[in-house]
Amino acid sequence: KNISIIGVPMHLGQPLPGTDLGPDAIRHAGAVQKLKRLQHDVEDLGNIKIEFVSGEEQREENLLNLQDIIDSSTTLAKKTDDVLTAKRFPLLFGGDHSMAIGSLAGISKHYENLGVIWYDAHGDLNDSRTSPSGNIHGMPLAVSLGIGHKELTSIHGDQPKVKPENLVIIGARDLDPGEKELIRERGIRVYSMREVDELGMNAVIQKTIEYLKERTDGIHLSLDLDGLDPTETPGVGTPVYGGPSYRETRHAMELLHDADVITSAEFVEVNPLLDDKNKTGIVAANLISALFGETLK
Ligand code: DIR
Ligand code: MN
Ligand code: MN
Ligand code: MN
Repeated sequence: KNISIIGVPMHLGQPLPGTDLGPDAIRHAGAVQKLKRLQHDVEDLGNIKIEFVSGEEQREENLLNLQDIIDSSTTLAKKTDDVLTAKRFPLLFGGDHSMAIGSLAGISKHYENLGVIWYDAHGDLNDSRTSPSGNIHGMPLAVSLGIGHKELTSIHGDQPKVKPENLVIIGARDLDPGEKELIRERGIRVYSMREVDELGMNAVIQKTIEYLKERTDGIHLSLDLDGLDPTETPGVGTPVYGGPSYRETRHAMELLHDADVITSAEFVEVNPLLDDKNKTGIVAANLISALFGETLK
């Protein structure tokens, strides 16, 4: 594959310092070299600039750092759009999950029916009314469905970027009441940890592929490292126990590779300041390798 890596040192979507160092933590774990060793054509475009004009937290209408997130998301949308126009695979290293507002806005322009796999402990389906925190990293999926502040939903085009029926959430175990309501209302497919435990990760991924393959013309993987159990990936801002292991998640990546269905991907919420010896960056780099064809056999 022809892969273009974009580092997104996004930190504005939540209050903790450190996710701005996430992209470099993934690089330090050897992600770029691993991809080259797998015979891919890899270019690393470096990190985009995250605007932090005010230099201090701004809160309006229960939305933390709204204006700066609008600016950075607009930059990122353009960048991912350009990578796809050049017929290359956008691979994003994050950065907090609010970056998905920009990435999905840019990517969705290239598809009629973009599919999205959201691998996360959370739904990221809040808006300013339902959010318990005002942190925009808990909102990107809602924004991409067209729900939320107008200046966020209209980045890189007014239309919704993702249709609810083209979305699959995997690993959820901390959904807020408003998010549960939205999931029910829109009929969004969710494999929560209850289903992962009942079916096993192998079946969950096979069902996900089967479901999205027939209704979408491209699939974006948005993998929040807090989707995994924090015993193995402690370097995340909002850890939730009871998640899938590295082993299960790696298997998921291998199945997605074998099915050859993923057309763009992002690995987000890596925070080396909260980590132990860059464990989370290393797991991210290993998952990326598996998604791009590294096998253990
Ligand atoms: C919570 C936490 N649902 C919120 N969300 C997180 O603040 O909206 N998303 N951590 O990744
Ligand atoms: Mn998330
Ligand atoms: Mn999360
Ligand atoms: Mn929560």
